[in-house]
Amino acid sequence: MALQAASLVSSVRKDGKSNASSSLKESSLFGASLSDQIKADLVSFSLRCKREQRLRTTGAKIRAQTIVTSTPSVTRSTFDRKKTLRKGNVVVTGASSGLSVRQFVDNFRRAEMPLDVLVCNAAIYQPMANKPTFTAEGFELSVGTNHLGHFLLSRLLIDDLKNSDYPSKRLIIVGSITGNTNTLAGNVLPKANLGDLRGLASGLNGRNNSAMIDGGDFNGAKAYKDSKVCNMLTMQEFHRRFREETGITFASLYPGCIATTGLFREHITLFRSLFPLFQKYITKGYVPEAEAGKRLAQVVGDPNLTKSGVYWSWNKTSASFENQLSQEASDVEKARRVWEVSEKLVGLA
Ligand code: LMG
Ligand code: PMR
Repeated sequence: MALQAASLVSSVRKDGKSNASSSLKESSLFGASLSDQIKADLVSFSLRCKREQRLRTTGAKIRAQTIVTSTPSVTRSTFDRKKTLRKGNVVVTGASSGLSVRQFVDNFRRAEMPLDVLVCNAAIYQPMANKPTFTAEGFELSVGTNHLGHFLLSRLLIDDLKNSDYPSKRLIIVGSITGNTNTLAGNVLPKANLGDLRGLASGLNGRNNSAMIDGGDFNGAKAYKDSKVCNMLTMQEFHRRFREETGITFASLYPGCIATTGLFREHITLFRSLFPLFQKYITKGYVPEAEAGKRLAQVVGDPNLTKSGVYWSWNKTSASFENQLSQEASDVEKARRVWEVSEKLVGLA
């Protein structure tokens, strides 16, 4: 579940009022406007493909990388009294391409900006890969990026969050329905399963051992779903370890199925054209990028969403609610072990 940062940027700068494309969501499968809508969807897909191809062929580099943006200025009235505070600084990973974590932290610190909210959003999904690939550190790419990269980044930046004087400091790690086997979507094969973490414990490096957390054969789609379970477990473990001491709000979310983002860039074209339609008209889980951006912006800045340790989702009327995680994604002992093994792997223990 990776949100395009662009949609977030526009969302946080607006005042949170929704102009969402509810018309799309409300299109009935048998409604008169459906075929036009499908045509429009296909046209926009083909335009997007052409744009991506143009960027590739002209050699243009898409390196928006991690962005630092700001929330609207917060007035104290929301919290206690009427006094305008400075704008909050929000770091969002995964605008469109990768980074190296420690270097980012160095650069960010050099900028001497306070850190008020950190959003771990970046994600890699390799559903078509039949062989694992590895990060520079030698970790399987999906778990290395989606989980270990964010784990390291959050651990390094927790002190910056702690030191911020912002009234509502938050650390947000984007989750996914596909990692939760208590849902229909989480039961589509391959299912997430961390097993006894034997693969993770042996380094996920694929050298004489498995590149998968559970020690099994490589499967790119499963690696993604496993990484999302780690994200949701990590958020809860942060909550248990740091909430009281720091007052930071730790949260995760499933903003809906954003079937048109770069998350699917490594999927075949046929899938990328049919999947949004499938989600829109059959599962009805589809959420446009702008709406997903608004939902993330709520978790970043809405004064009603300050509860910590929560996995937020939204219902059909776009109202947020505290969602129930699957048994594995809420397993306290597993969360502790994922934390400890990850600490060793990234060199923090
Ligand atoms: C696995 O494949 C890979 O093996 C694995 O490597 C990894 O990539 C993994 O999770 C990733 O996927 C999964 C594969 C089999 O699933 C699919 O490929 C399904 C993709 C979903 C896209 C389906 C497009 C359907 C097109 C619908 C377009 C609708 C347009 C609107 C309609 C308007 C009508 C006026 O997954 C499985 O789990 C097996 C199940 C296979 C069933 C697939 C059936 C698709 C279901 C929907 C089609 C139903 C159509 C009926 C429409 C009725 C309308 C009244
Ligand atoms: Mg899934 C209510 C049903 C629902 C929802 C909300 C999703 C979300 N999906 C649902 C159902 C189904 N999906 C069904 C019935 C199928 C079988 C046809 C199905 C298939 C499917 C595939 C092949 N779905 C997928 C894929 C992907 O490749 C996506 C994935 O797993 O990425 C890791 C995916 C997703 N479905 C979702 C969501 C949100 C995704 C994207 C994952 C993410 O954003 O984290």
